[in-house]
Amino acid sequence: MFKTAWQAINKAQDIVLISHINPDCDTLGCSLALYSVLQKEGKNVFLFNTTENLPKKLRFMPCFNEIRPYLPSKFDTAIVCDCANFNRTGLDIEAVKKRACIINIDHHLTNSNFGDINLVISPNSSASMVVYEMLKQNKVTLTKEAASCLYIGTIDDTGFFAYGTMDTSTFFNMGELVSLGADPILISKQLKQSVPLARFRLKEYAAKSFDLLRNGMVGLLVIWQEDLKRTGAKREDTEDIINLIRDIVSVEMAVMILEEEDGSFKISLRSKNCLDVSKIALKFGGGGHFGAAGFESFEMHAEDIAKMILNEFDKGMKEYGTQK
Ligand SMILES: [Mn+2]
Repeated sequence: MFKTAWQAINKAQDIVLISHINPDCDTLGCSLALYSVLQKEGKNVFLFNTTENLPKKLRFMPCFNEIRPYLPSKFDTAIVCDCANFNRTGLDIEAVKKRACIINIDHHLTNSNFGDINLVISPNSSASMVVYEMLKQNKVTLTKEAASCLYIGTIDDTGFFAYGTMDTSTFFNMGELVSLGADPILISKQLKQSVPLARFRLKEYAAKSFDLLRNGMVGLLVIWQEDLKRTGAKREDTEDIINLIRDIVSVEMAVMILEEEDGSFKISLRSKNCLDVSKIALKFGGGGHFGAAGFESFEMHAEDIAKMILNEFDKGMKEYGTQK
């Protein structure tokens, strides 16, 4: 698979690199790393992301400023990074398929294999690791920028080696990325010691406002647009709040329901030990991993969403109980 994917990329001349809406370190890690490497290989490369306001927090990533919210006039290949399904790109798949060969590079268990070529390695710690394995196995020279990007994508997707699917090769590869120029201490500072005050204020709100249900096993938080306005926080500032709730000792599942500007909701789910939240997310049209997943809801009220999730939680825990 690594060979097939690289052969297709190597054959291409005009390549667009596509990351998912509201990008995280992993999706940008992959696309920015490939941007740096493919540019050096003499390809004509373009970075696309549909998101209007890209997360400021990730501006430190190499080549971040090259990302554009529109497609280039000419491309024959589209590489989609870290997207479980094509909808995550914000593009119409038929329109892209007409113009280009789609290469799908991902690590989500729920990936729908939407590409003409699917390099989906699951379970795997990050899509960035999949990209690294591909480059390594095809003996492609990495730039220092690419090494940093892939390190950033993996360190973030594993919560600094705290969860996700890691094995010894993850640690081995990360060591190689460091030897290629990724700076762990600098990256750690850029990712962690960079909390905007508004984000901190939002954490304060979260700590005061969440509910503990089911004997403390479920932590539930709803964030309304009003809360963002009051604290001055941005949408991107909500991303790690759910982990604070998951980290409470009694909590098995944390749920965050975020009201979007258009009145719809984004639902994030986290679990700790035994509950596969990707199954819950999949039921509602979303996806993700065992311990981290999400979905969107355009019609329901926040209260009803919470009820439905609790219902699934009860079912999931019952199933788990009978499996034991
Ligand atoms: Mn990822």
